[in-house]
Amino acid sequence: MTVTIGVIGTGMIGRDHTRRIQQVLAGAKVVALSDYNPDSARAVQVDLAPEAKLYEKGEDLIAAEDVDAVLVCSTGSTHEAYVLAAIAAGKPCFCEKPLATTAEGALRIVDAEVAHGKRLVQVGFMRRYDAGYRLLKQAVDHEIGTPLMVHAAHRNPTVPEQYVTPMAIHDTLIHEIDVFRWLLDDDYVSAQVVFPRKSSHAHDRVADPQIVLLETAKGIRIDVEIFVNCRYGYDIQCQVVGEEGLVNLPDPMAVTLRKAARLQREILTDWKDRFIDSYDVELQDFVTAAAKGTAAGPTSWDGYVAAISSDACVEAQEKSGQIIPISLPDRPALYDKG
Ligand code: NAD
Ligand code: ISE
Repeated sequence: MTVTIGVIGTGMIGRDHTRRIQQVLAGAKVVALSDYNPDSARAVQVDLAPEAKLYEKGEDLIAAEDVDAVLVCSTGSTHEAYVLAAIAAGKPCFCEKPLATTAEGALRIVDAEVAHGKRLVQVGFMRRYDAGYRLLKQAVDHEIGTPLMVHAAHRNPTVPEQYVTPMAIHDTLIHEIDVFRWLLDDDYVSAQVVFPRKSSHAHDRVADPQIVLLETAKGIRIDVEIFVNCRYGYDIQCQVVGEEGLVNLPDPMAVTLRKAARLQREILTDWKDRFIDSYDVELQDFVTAAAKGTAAGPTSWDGYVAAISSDACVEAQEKSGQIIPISLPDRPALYDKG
């Protein structure tokens, strides 16, 4: 069976996911495209999906009879409405992070999916599919004893002018927020944010770098450096310290070059390259589940918990130094593991 897919939002990641479906993955094809900016959708159609139909409105794409499943890759603030429309239509929906820009919005999606009675939504938390993080999880589960601490960093070489302080949480840290819950099989109970000396490369509306301190229900302490003007590369670091040992997230594969009395190794600069394989695996997982009329992978509940935790981190930015408690409601049975 070929799953027919409609893509809403054909910017950077919507274009890349369209390429993936058309050229890399098995069992799916893009039959519909929609973007607020029609020129963007048309350009993706011409370059990657000449047979796809263009829709002015995302809602019409979702309702189209020949669309089996939907990819929501538009700007974050538009996700909630499109995901709710896909659930109402009973169609599997892959939603890029964030699931919604508020915890209330994410809860509306959880409620709609629970009322539908079957999983339809996968959230684009691709790090869970990354080979490096999966090796890390193996070691956390079986090698290092009880995990006690995590030291992590999320560094981007630079960010555009529109990137402002809270985006360090909603747009950037949100990947760590999700992947540590999965890695440690735990949830957060508090957050604190402190600001080191500001980099002279950061523009006026972004505090950069930032340090986020999270505590989990099991008492694990996590420190994450977010540094989005680090200049030198796109660099994701993670070290988990346990009772019996510690383990580091592997760096992406790269040759080591010995030349002119120097030992060198390339560092990637673009997030698209850093997790390129995991984007392939997450979307293949979506296609496989969509063929059965359902969804797999990170759930709406994960998207909701990430939204609650992000909101606490943003409050912790605003009240820098204070410890902000995080509490979660009970998880609906639809999202029970296994
Ligand atoms: P982008 O700005 O390049 O693209 C967003 C597109 O959405 C634009 O083409 C814009 O015209 C379109 N759009 C805006 N409002 C719309 C609407 N109401 N209906 C339809 N289209 C609309 O941004 P991007 O980098 O591609 O990011 C898109 C989403 O993907 C964001 O939520 C972002 O957080 C997420 N993202 C995830 C990852 C990841 O690693 N998983 C990486 C990058 C971006
Ligand atoms: C971007 O939106 C992403 O999702 C990338 O994965 C992330 O690393 C980057 O910091 C964000 O801006």
